[in-house]
Amino acid sequence: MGLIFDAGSDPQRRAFAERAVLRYWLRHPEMAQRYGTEGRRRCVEDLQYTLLYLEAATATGSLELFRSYTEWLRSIFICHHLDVADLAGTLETLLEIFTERGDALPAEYLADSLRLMDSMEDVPPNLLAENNPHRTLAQGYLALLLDQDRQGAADLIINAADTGIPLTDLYLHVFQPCLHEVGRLWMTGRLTIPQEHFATTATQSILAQLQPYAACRSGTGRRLLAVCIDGELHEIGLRMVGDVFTLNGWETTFLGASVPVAGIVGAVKADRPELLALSVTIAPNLPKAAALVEALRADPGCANTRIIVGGHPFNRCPDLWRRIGADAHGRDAAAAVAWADRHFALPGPA
Ligand code: B12
Repeated sequence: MGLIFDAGSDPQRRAFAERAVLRYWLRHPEMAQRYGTEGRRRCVEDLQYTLLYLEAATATGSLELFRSYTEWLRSIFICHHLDVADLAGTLETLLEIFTERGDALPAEYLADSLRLMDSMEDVPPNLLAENNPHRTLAQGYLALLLDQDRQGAADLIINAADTGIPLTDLYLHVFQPCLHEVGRLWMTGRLTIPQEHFATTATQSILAQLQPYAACRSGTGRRLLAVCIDGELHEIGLRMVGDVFTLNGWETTFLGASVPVAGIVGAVKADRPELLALSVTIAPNLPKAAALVEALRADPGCANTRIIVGGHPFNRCPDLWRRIGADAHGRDAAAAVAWADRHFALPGPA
């Protein structure tokens, strides 16, 4: 899988970002007046992040991935009252430098996003407004999180579970949209990082309190190993996937956030689970996920383990899971279990 910079080459990426920012700022002297030295340092930092996304997109052959990143960044510019022309100008400068270097692939990805930029969505819509069977409950839960009322939020959910709302419904129609909405409010500048962290940790503690409700029906005898790829800190979605598999009779081993590739291969070889659930939320972690799939395929000790992937980039780019060599993708926990039920179904009577 070809990367634009040498693997692990942060200094190369940094030097490239510095060069692009220098060129753009020399052409636009008002940038220095407006943002100063600290602003320039942050531009270089942000551009390194952009380069990481560009590398992930070119490495996985997904134009859609870089479009999705550009749209997200453009929304952040709009919501924080930054000039979108500077975003476009910086991407054009990158395009110019890649073209000068003869790097046609990243140039093509940049040109694609620049071409589509004006038609991109300014700000994503409220994620609780969609057709949600537990919308009132979700709205109440989100309001309590935003009020930093952890006990009230826990009481609301435990009571809902007691009244018979299935755990999977609470996961998919309450926690998931509420956390997605928290992310949207953060990116639009309406929620601070501490407020987002509060909502996250409160939800994690309520998930733990719900464990007694996770009684499973009779076991299938099948085992799931659930991991986040190295560098990936978003683990709540995977946790829900693991719990929903448990509820459906699987024996789940949940290893959580940021597990190194060699560690995952070792765990698969040792435990030989039927299914590995691999979660990736941050696109720059995708090349490591692809390297993991390659390592698993190359190891005869892992031959009987199927690989299902999921998380934000896979939901944005429908064929990404194929490009990194996985066996399947699950849009959410319920879809993942539905795929596993079909895939591992015992052959019926002839
Ligand atoms: C909580 C949170 C964090 C927490 C995570 C804590 C934890 N212990 O998990 C912390 C604070 C660590 C964090 C950090 C960052 N975050 Co954050 N985070 C979020 C937030 C608000 C919620 C994530 C979540 O739990 N969602 C709820 C779960 C249930 O949903 P889900 O993850 O989509 O999972 C479901 C499906 O996707 C699927 N699924 C997921 N995994 C798998 C795996 C398999 C096998 C299958 C089949 C299915 C599957 O099933 C799940 C359940 O149905 C999201 C917003 C969002 N849209 O999700 C931002 C978000 C993901 N974060 C974002 C960012 C930018 C970051 C940071 C880069 C911020 C920074 N500058 O430091 C860092 C990166 C850290 C890293 N290296 O991983 C952006 C990503 C944007 C982008 N374009 O990539 C988001 C989208 C926020 C936003 N709107 O801008 N974050």
